[in-house]
Amino acid sequence: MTRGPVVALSGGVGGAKLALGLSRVLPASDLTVIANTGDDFEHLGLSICPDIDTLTYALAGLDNPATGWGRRDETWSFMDSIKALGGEDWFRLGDRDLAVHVERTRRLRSGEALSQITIDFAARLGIGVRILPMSDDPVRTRVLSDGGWIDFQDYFVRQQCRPVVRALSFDGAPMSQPAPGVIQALRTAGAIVICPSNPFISIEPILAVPGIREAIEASGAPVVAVSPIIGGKAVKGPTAKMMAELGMDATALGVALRYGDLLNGYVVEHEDAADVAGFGARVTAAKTLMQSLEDREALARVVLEAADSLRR
Ligand code: FO1
Repeated sequence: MTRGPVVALSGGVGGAKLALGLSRVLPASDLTVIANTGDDFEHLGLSICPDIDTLTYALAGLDNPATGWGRRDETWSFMDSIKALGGEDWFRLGDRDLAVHVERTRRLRSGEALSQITIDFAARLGIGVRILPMSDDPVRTRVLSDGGWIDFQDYFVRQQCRPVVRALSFDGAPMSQPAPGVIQALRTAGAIVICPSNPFISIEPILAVPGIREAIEASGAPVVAVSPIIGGKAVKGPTAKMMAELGMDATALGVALRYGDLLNGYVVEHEDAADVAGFGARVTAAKTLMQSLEDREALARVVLEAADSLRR
């Protein structure tokens, strides 16, 4: 049975782990990763695209295993120097990482599309898999807290997710268009994977781009998500805290209910399988915690098998 190309929707750190696993068990030409750009922002005059870069570094083997974001073997002369000048140092840009932001900003200002630049950087870093931003248009996630609306990176990095989240908005999404290649990839997909990323801040911005959710629903390909919550805890980041603040159960079932009818298959950690048994999608219990490269590959195989079993 032929599966056809696979499309993965992903945020940063957690999603990039599964994207790497998928890239190692599929031919490169069979995988497209659609990256969230709601976290993007302008900082120190530069265009920063955290999730695109996290995916790019992970797929190129250049990622920093300690942080999950940024580059391995990084040096921090720029940060040290800007700090000495009294500049902003709350968002840490390593020297090697900085080159990506400087060159991307230059190319964006000269009129190139983000998708084109992303594809070109990936090729230059030896990545065969296609990484596409969800849109070339700016979409900016904002967080409503008790003190009012704040920019996503202000909430996430500067304030370390401390503010209570009352609501989220994806500014610019209603006017945005899917990046070139996104709709075509979804239309022709043999399987669509929702990576174990935060549903609210990583996946929902992608689904908020007009046409993307509709293309997923119309594709006919099985849609399989992996839970980012294990036993009521987020593997990394604020997913569980955010769910509780938004009045949802911080469980694998809470995530599934959020995706609702979009899902045909749902992969959860063994301990969560009983909780999600009543949910509409077909549940697969697996080891979803990805500590090693073998874990990433094994989970990728489980996800693809789950999709295949839904297609038969
Ligand atoms: N996350 C942090 O927690 N602290 C940082 O200083 C930081 C810097 C940074 C630089 C480049 C980049 O691509 C990502 C960076 N991140 C940092 C991660 C990032 O902002 C978030 O993890 C994502 O936006 C959430 O997916």
